[in-house]
Amino acid sequence: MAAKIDMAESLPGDTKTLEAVMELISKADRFLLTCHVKPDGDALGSLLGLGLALMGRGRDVTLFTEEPVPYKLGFLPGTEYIVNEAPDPLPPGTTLVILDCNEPSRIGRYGQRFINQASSILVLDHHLSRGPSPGQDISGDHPYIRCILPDVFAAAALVFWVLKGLGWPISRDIATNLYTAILSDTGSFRHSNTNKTTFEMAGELVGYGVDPYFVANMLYENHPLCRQHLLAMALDTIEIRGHGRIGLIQVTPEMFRASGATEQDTEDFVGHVRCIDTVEIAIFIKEARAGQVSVSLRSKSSFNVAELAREFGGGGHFHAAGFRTSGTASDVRAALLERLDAYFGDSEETDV
Ligand SMILES: [Mn+2]
Repeated sequence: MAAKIDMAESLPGDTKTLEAVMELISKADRFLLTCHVKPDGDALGSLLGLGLALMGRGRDVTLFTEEPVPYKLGFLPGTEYIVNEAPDPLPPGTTLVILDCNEPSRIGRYGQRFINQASSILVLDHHLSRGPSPGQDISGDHPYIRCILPDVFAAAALVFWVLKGLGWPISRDIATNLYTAILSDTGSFRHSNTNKTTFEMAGELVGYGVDPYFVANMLYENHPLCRQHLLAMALDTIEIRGHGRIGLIQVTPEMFRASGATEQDTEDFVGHVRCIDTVEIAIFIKEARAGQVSVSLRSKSSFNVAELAREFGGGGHFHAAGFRTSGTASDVRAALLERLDAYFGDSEETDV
């Protein structure tokens, strides 16, 4: 049975949910683990961290992502186990574990099927939920646990607490996945979600054999040249509004063609706007394929970008959110600026 968990102060009142998670995990034999589309370091690190731990305990585990692992995260231990197809129907007795997201649509085109076919469902996430209450969006009466802690810095932290609570060993490979997840989702310990627990957990993971220099190199010092060319083009589009408080950049299909870079190469482009001293709201608009736009929103102030994203059909966290929509980058830029100019009461452009 699950050992009593030594819960950090950052988790008031959620010990019970985590204990239910541990009980479900300790009893189940067959698992399908999945995460959100366009998986980032936290999504894959959480998936692989929990997946390797379950394999180590002799469980039957399928690790599923809709698309192949992004080349930048190919260094994560265990990526060779990830598949992009899953049996239909799922084998009887499958426990579905959804990591780093909490809506079927975020899993991709198989999300709803997995939920319909699973024998039990477990959500481990830290995104604000706009979905229905537990159990309302699935049929049947199978166990369904939603462990969603929006104040926690990474989904991987939930995996860490679960493994610790179960008393399962954390190997160097598991630790490397969880550490990478934490480093990714805290922006290398720079984002507002970083706290004492973050450093304690990271420190403990280093104690299990993680090489922080190796992980930092793989994540941040490993870009192809074409990515820098695309970044230069993106920075050329910078627009500053609202007396310097809003900053936007965009990339278009033409820029992708001209630079030779791919969608995967645009990770943290928004950070190059966010880092400007006066900017409180940073926006990166990406039109990778003509007419398909995805937008990253970051806030350095009390402006809730998750709410803004929700107005456009997306979601996320208070300080980091996004949405996808159809249209051109310019259309979406105009729509966002109309909304933000109304909020900030200023449509004048200012020089950088
Ligand atoms: Mn995450």
